[in-house]
Amino acid sequence: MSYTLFISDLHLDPARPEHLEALGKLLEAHAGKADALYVLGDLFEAWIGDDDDTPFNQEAISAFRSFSDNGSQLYFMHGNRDFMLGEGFAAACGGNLLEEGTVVDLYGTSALLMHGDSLCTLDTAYQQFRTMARSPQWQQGMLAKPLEERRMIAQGMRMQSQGNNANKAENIMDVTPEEVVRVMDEAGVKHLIHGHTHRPNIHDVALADGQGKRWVLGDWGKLGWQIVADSEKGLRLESFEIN
Ligand SMILES: [Mn+2]
Repeated sequence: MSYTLFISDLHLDPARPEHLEALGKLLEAHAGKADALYVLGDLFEAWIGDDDDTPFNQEAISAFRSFSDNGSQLYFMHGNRDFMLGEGFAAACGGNLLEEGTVVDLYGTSALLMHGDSLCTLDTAYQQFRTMARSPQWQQGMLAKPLEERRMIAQGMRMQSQGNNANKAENIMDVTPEEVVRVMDEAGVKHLIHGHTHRPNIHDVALADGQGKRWVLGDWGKLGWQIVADSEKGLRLESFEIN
């Protein structure tokens, strides 16, 4: 049996060391056994640039490094928190950055991979910020600032985002169903795997060409979440306890 793993929304933060520890255990358990691990965004609560080489970040990198050194493939996709993760980080981990909306072949089944924030089209204020923050000019301007200043800006952005989101309706914070159908039909897939919404679940989706499934990863809290794509049994969503 061959298998591939998917995780997202760990929101790694030095204030919550148990999540980095749980990631370390997951990587150790699957190193050299899993064909690949896909990290679908928001691995970190914030990422202010690959030059931010704190001991915490170094520990995460070396855990990924021993995973990839054992022969398992490693892929990262940006989330709305760690959209500044760069090629330097991926290379240090022995992995590669993937474009949002990449289609992968999982043992004969095609799946579309996304973080999920771009699917929340009703949140127009966020989508405007997203377009700005993904532009090379904005990122170059940010990376030109000293680390200490970037740290303060990231802190301010997190607080502002929490304030904004507290006043947003539930449906605005979730994916737009029509957008899900649109991206899946466009990619020609029956399976979509994403995170971001922190609403782990498996949803049926009515596509132009039959029934599809939307697989939603959960954020790591007291539980961690993973999706396993197994060469014999297909996909499954699983949770595990974090101490
Ligand atoms: Mn997110």
